[in-house]
Amino acid sequence: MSADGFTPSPPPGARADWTIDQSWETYSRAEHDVWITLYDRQTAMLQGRACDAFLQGLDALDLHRSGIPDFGRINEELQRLTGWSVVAVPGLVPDDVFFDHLANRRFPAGQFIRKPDELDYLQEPDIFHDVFGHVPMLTDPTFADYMQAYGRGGQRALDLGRLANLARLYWYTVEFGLMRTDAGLRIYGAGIVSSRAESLFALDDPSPNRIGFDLERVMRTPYRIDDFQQAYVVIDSIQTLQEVTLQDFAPIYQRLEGADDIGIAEILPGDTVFTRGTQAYARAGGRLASTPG
Ligand code: HBI
Ligand code: FE
Repeated sequence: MSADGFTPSPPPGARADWTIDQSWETYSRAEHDVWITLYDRQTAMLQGRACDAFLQGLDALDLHRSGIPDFGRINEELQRLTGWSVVAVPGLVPDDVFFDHLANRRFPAGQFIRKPDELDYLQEPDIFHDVFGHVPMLTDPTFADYMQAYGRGGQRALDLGRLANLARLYWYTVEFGLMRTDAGLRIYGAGIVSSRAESLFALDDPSPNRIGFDLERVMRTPYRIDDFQQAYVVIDSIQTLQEVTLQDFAPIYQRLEGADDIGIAEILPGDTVFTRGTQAYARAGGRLASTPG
């Protein structure tokens, strides 16, 4: 049951769980070429930027430049590694459907790919965001456990009316997370690693804050859905996410009842600060004001 007690029915052609066949053989040459362009662009810049687990996952799944991967092929290796599989969906699915898939180690990936004139930014997650961005990390057993726990936690958050808080946890980790390593900060968030401009901005730009992970603090911090983040949250290791899954969220949700949101660009006295950002990019109007990256 979703937050408002009503779950829309699946679109025509989709099954009750909103999955569809990937129909890999129907992708056109042009669609494969978009994948290749994006894949070449990202892999050319991610050495020294993406975390080891991501790069190892890319290799393990043999995601390569020949074109859009066939989920049937990826799933053989992915299931062997962590029991996860990728399932095709037409686009965004209702929250409760999304959580049910994650809770059963199924990652719903958009079946479509962006158009050549949308290379840099698109509203809805397409197959490149989902499969290149999210799936490699699912080869890491600890991260794989975290994603399943997120699915279970999402179902519970829906029942408790705390979805907004849990969505922030997902956003600042799975989508836009950074990790501290001996060699410096590295990317593990899918929204960053699948975007050339944000892979640069998230690590190099003086504009955003970069602060240490704290579960309750993250759950009180809003995020941007339309532009680069004004704050990035840094975990010490993937183990940090494992520890999150071991916590009982009920007392945290209780405390959140009376807690105000924290300003998106605010830095608190208790924060571990990696970068006290200038917020110059956001103040200048962000994507809308700047020339395309
Ligand atoms: N559906 N296909 C798809 N992919 C997502 O990332 C997704 C979704 N539905 C809901 C959702 N994400 C978020 O609202 C939840 O994380 C809260
Ligand atoms: Fe995503």
